[in-house]
Amino acid sequence: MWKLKHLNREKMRTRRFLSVSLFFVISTWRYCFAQSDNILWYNRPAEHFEEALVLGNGKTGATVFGGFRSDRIFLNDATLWSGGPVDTTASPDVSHLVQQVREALAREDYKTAEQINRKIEGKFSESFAPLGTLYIEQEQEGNAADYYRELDISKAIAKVRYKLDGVTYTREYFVSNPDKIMIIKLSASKPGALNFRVRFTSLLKYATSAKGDILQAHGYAPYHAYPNYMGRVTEPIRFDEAKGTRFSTGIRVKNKGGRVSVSDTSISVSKAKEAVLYISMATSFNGFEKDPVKNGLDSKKLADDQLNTACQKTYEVIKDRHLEDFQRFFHRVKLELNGSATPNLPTDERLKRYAEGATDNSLEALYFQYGRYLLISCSRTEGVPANLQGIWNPYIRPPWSCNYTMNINAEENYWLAECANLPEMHKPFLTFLERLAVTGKHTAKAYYGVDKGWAAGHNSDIWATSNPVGDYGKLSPRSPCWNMGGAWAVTHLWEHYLFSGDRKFLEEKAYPLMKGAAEFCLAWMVRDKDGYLITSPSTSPEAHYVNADGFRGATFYGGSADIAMIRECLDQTIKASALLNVDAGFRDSMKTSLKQLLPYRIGKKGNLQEWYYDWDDEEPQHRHQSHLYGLYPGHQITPGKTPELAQAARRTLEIKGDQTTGWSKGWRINLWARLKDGNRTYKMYRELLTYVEPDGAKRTNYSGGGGTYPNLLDAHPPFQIDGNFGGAAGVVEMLVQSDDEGVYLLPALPDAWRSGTVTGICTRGGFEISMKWESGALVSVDVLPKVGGKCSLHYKDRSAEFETEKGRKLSLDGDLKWRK
Ligand code: FUC
Repeated sequence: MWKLKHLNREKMRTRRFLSVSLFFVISTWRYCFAQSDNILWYNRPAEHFEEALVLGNGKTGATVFGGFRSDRIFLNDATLWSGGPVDTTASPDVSHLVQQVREALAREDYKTAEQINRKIEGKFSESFAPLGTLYIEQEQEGNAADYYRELDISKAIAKVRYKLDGVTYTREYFVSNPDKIMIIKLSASKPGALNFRVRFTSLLKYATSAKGDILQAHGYAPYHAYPNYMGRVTEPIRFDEAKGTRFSTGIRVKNKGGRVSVSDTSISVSKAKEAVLYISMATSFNGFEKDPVKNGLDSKKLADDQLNTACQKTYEVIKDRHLEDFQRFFHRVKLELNGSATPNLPTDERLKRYAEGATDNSLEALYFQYGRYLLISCSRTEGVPANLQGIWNPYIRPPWSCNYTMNINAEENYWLAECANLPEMHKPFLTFLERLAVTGKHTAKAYYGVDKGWAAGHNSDIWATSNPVGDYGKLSPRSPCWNMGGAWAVTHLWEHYLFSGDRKFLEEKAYPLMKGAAEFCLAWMVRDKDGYLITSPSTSPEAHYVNADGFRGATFYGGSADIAMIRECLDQTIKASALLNVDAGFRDSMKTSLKQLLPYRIGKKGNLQEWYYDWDDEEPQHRHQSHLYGLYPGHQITPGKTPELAQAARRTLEIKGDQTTGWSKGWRINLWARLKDGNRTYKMYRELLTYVEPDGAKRTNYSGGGGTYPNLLDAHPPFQIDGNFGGAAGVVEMLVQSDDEGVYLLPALPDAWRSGTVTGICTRGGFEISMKWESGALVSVDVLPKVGGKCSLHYKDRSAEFETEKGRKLSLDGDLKWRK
C-alpha cells in the first residue's frame, strides 16, 4: 500500500516536474522567438499573399507561405518585365496638337481642350512579370502542432517550425546578396524523417529539366502585357518565342542523410535529417536599351554560375556572409518608443488589437524598421528601382502593371532612403533617371514639341518609358497627360547631394540630369494674361475640376502642382549650377523665370488653390494632393517662413479628410509632420496601421480603405509598397526635419511618444543624429558630421550653431549645450 502510494506520489511529482519544465520550455521557446522587437510572427501558415513573408536581396524576391504539407514560395527577379526597349520610331509626332490644346484653352473651351489633349497619348508602359512558384511538398498525414512562422527583419531570415508525429520540423529561408542565391534549409529532429519533393511552376512560358543533380527551369516573359485597369481586352498578355526577356532558375539540394533524386520536373529528398536548397535566378535583361533576346545576357549561364559558385560554400558560410551584408545597413538606425515593450502576440493579432485602440509603441517602431527592411531587400539593382510592389508580385497582370508610377508612387518609395540612413538603396532610382532622360529627350520633342532637355510622363517601366501612356487616346487625360515626371524625379538627385555632400556625384551624375529637366520646364512654360509663367496644357495628377460652366475635366492651364514642381526643380538647379560654378547664363534665365512663376493662391475655402481659377473639385476628398508638393516633399511652404500658405495647406488637408488609400495616407503623414502637428501626424500614422483583411488583389479601393495587411505590407488596397515607405519616412519627419536653415529636433513629436531614443537618422548637410527624449523633452543629442561645416540645430524655441569637423561628434544636452 505504502509502496503504491509512494509510487503515485512519485508519478505525480514527475508529472508536475514535466509539466512545469514543459511550460518553462514553451514559454522560453516562445520568448526566444517572439519577444524581439524586430520579429513578425504568426501561428499558422499564410493562405494569401498578404499574409506571406517577403525576402529579397535587392534583385531576387521570395514570398514565403510556410505551409507544412505544401509550402509555396513566389519567386521574382527585379529585372523580369514584359516588353522590350522603347521604340522611339514607333511613336508619331503629335506635338502639333499642343498648340491646338493651348488655343482651345485660350478660348476657355475646356471640352475641346480635353478631347485634343487625349490624343497626346502613346503606348502603355510594360508590366513587372512573376518569375515562378516553388512548391515544397511533404507527404504527411495529420495536423501540425505548435506551428510557428516568423520573419526576423534584423536578420532578413524567415523561419517555420512545427511538430508532426513527435518530430519537430524546421525551415529557414533567406536570399543572399553577396552570394546571389536563395537558401532554404529544412531539418527534422529525427534522422530519416525528412521526406519532400520540390517543384517549380510559372505563369510565363517555361520548361523544366534535370541537368545532373540540378532542377532547371528556363522560360520567357511576354513581349507585351496590357494593364489590368483596362479590363477585358483581347489577348492582354502576348507571348512570342522570339521576343521577351528570358529567365532561368537552377535548384540544387545538399543533404545530410537520406537520398536525393532529380527528374525533369522535380527534386525528391527521402529519409534525410537535413537538406539545404540552393536556388539561383537570372534573366537576360541587359539594360533598358538592349533587346533582351538579340543583345540579352545569357540567363542560363548566369543562373548556372551563381548556383555552382554558391554550392561551393556551406550553408553556414553563406548565412554569415548574408548577415554581415544585411546588418551593415539595418543596424545603422535604432528606434525605441516609450520603452517599446513587445506584447507576446502574433503580429496579425497585434495589428487587430492596435486597430481597436490598443497602445503598441513597439509595433509602431516595428512598422518603421520594416520599411527600412523592405527597402534594403528590394532596392539594390542599378537602374532598376523598387516598383509598386517592391520586387514581390505573383500576378501576370498585376495591379497598375506593378510599374513605376511617376506622379507620386515611384518617388514615395524613396522618401525613406536618405533620412533613414540607406543612401545606397536610393541608387537604383537615381541611376534609373539617367535612362529616363534618354527616352525623355524624345518624349519632350515628339509629344510636347520641346527640343531642349527631357520630360517624363506618369508611368514608366524597366525600359524607361517616358511618353504619356493611354494607348493613343484610350485613357482620360487626368492621369497620362502630365509631364512633370522629370522635374519631380530630379529633386531626388539634389537631395542625395544634400545628404551626402558628394560633389563628384553632383557634378558628374546629378547636375546634367537636373539641367535637362529644368531646360524642358523653361521651354514648356507659357505666359498667362498677367504675364506670369504657367504650364498649358496642365493637369493636376488624377483629379477632375468642375469649372464655372459645370464642365468636369482634367485639362486646364496654370496648375499649382506643375508650378510647385517647376519651382523646386529650378530652385535646386540654380543652387547646383552656382555651387559647381557652371552655366552662368542658363542660371540667370532660371532665376528670371523663377521670379515670374505664377504665385500660390488661396482659394475661397481658405485652401491652397489647385486650379488656375478657384473652381470646385469633382471629388473634394480625392487621394492625390499634388498641389501640396511645396510643403512635402518640397521645401517651399513652412509654418515659419510662409505661415499663410502653411495655413492654406492645412485647410486643404482638413477638407480632404483622413480617409484615403495607403500611399496617400503615407503622404499625408509627412504633410502633417511638416506642418509640425505631431498629434495629427500620429493619428494618421495609426490609421495607416489599420488592419486590412488579406484577400489578394481582388479589391481595389480608391476612396479610403488604406491600411496594413497581416504581413505588414501596405494596403492601397490592393498591396502597394509606397505606403510602407511613406509611413516610415513620416516617422523620421516627426523626429527630425532638416532644410537649408538647419536641423529641427523633435519638430512634430506626438504626445503618445513621450519618451524614446533614436540613433542614426540622417539630415541634409550630412549630419547623423542620435537622441534621447523623456516626458516630451529633449534630453541629449549626438551629432555626427559626415561632411563637416556649419551645423544649425533647432529645438523648440532654442537654436544653436556649431562649426563641425568631419567625424568629430557633438554631444549636446537638451538645451543644445555641450554635455559634461
Ligand atoms: C495612381 C494612383 C492610384 C494608384 C496607382 C498606382 O493611379 O492614383 O491610387 O496608386 O497610381
